[in-house]
Order: sequence, then structure tokens, then C-alpha cells
Amino acid sequence: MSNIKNILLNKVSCKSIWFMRQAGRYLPEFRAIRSTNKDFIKLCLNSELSSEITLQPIKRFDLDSAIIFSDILMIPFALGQNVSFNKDHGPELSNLDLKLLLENNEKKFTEKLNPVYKAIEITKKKLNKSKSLISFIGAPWTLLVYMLGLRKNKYELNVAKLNQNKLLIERVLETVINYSCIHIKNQINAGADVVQIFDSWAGLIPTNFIRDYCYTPNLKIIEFCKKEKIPNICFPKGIKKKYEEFNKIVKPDCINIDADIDLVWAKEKLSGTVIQGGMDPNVLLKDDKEMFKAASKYIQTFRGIPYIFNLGHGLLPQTDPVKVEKLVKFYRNFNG
Ligand code: 1CP
Repeated sequence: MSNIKNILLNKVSCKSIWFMRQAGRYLPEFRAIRSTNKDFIKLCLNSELSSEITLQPIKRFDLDSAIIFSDILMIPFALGQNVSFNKDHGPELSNLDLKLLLENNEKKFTEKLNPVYKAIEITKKKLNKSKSLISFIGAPWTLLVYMLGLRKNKYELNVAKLNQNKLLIERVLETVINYSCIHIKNQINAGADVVQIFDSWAGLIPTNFIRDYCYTPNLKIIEFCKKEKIPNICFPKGIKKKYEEFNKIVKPDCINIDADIDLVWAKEKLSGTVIQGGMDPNVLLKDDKEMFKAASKYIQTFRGIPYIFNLGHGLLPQTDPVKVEKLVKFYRNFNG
């Protein structure tokens, strides 16, 4: 059984390390491919290249898991929205047309994302059997933030828009939950071992909406995973002390903590659930001594309980790959 699957299903403590955004802009070999593939969506739909990019960090650092090179915005794309990635503005989506959204069906959706599933198949064949292949989706709320343009700027929600569009939000959420389950199932059928659900913008949700927009949609997806026996990881980033309530309600196999979460608090309040991640990705921009000190804290606090080493968010584009290599070596050799 692959490494992470074993930890998630059997709740065992063993060494396991991978990084969110491990395939990406900090790697020169990724930038080389990206520079001749200007259309990001097209690149995600190029199964051979997507598989090659997925395996780049595994070749370099011998990590325990690969995460398929794709994007959370492949779902809105497959549902008919135009998605473009502009260098300094982040992703841009065309206006959502509810009528068109509701005209989708499973067959059409699956056909559009077939290259992603093919990339998983290719990668699985090339990946050493002891390693896990992680698939992912964006949580429904996080997708809605992009699909309906719910942010005023990078870190602020347009609360008026949220209040004015409750009915629309309900409809879109329901549809997104439905297709997210289809996308998970297709990725697992193609050979993925685990699914991670990124609720990257959960921290923006006002408290009075947290149940409807964060807990319930994540719960519906986790209930689907449990029915299908799919090992799962939730990442409700930025919800602070609400991590405890989220974990009690949603009950994922594993929960990724962010850098705001106190380790000792997490160990106590999230006990029974496998914990993943936590370390601030900015730590990799500091000197070695500081980086090792921070990593030791995580390794020592979670020693003896099921813990997967990772970060509190994705690796930053300005990270030096040499630092990643040093961190992996430090983790592998850590005994103290
Ligand atoms: O070269 C480029 O300009 C593209 C940069 C890039 C990359 C490498 C984007 C655009 N997406 C990706 C790949 C990606 N996205 C992966 C690959 C696997 C890996 O982790 O190695 C994953 C898991 C994602 C997931 C993703 N996309 C999230 C959730 C995780 C997170 O970072 O919070 C989110 C929010 C997105 C949207 C997105 N896609 C790309 C960017 C720059 C963003 C974030 C934009 C924003 O801040 O709103």
C-alpha cells in the first residue's frame, strides 16, 4: 500500500514528506516547459507534459508523494467558463451563465477533463509503487470565489455581493459539489491514491456563513469519499480556532493545518485525525539554521502520532530548490 494511503487508512505514524505546489514556478525545469507553453489550461490538458511536470520534484527530491499537475480551476473550465491566467493578475474567469452551467452533464464534463485523467494514468505507471499519487479539487466555496468573482481584492471579500446573491450561490454550490464528486471519482479511477480538498479561501467566510459555505459543502464531499472508500485530506485554510469545529463536523481522514495554527493546540484539539503540514513556506526563504529549527518543532511536536510533513501553504515561487533539498534531507535524517 502506498505511503499516505497507509497513514490515512491505518492511522499509523511513519515518515512521509511532500509539499503543496512542489511542481511549479520555483523549479527551473518547470519554468523551461512553461516558457514554451503560454496557455496554462492547455498545459494542464497536455497529459504527457503534465505527467512530466508532476514527476519533476520526485526526481529531484525523492519525495514520498506526487501531486498531479493540474489546477483547481479545471472544474469551472470544464463547466464552461473561460479561464485565463495573466502573469500579474492571477486567474481571470468569464462571467458565469447559470443557464449554461445547468446544461452540463457528467459525460460532457468527463470528456473535457479526460487529459487530466490520462495524465494520472501515465504518472501512476511511472511512479515507484511505494509512493502515493495525490489528486485534488478546490472546495466548493473556494471555487465560487473565482467563479462568481466574490473578492474585492486579493484578501477581501465583497460582502455585499455575498448577501445579494444567496440564491444563486446555493444553486452554484450544489452544482459544484456534484461535479467535484465526479472529478474525484474519475481521478481515483485513473489511479490516484488520495484526494486533497483545498479550501484556500475558507478564511474569508463571515462567521454567520461558515456552516453553509464551508462545513456543509466539505462534509458532503467527505461523505461521498467515505461511501466510495477514498482516502481524503481537507485543508480549510485560514479558519483559525474553527479548525476544531470543522474537524468535528466534517471528520476527514486527514486535516492540513496552516501556519497560524498552534502546534500543541492542534495536537490536542484535532486528535484522532491525521495531521498534515503547518510550517510557514516563508521559512524556506530564511537561513538553514532557522529553517531546521522550525522543521524540528513540527517533527518533535507530532512525534509518535500520524503526521505528514508538509507546509501551511504552497511553496513560494522565489524558493531556492536547494533549500527544499536540504529540508528533505534534514527530515529524513532527523532522529532527535
Ligand atoms: O506558471 C504559472 O503562472 C502557473 C502557476 C500555477 C501552478 C504551477 C497555477 C496558477 N496553478 C498551478 C498548479 C497547481 N495549482 C497545483 C499543482 C500541483 C502542486 O501543488 O504541485 C495545485 C495543487 C494547485 C491548486 C490551486 N490553484 C489552489 C489551491 C492551493 C493554493 O495555493 O491555495 C488555488 C487557490 C489555485 C488557483 C490558482 N492557480 C494558479 C494561481 C497562481 C492560483 C492562485 C491565484 C490566487 O491567489 O487567487
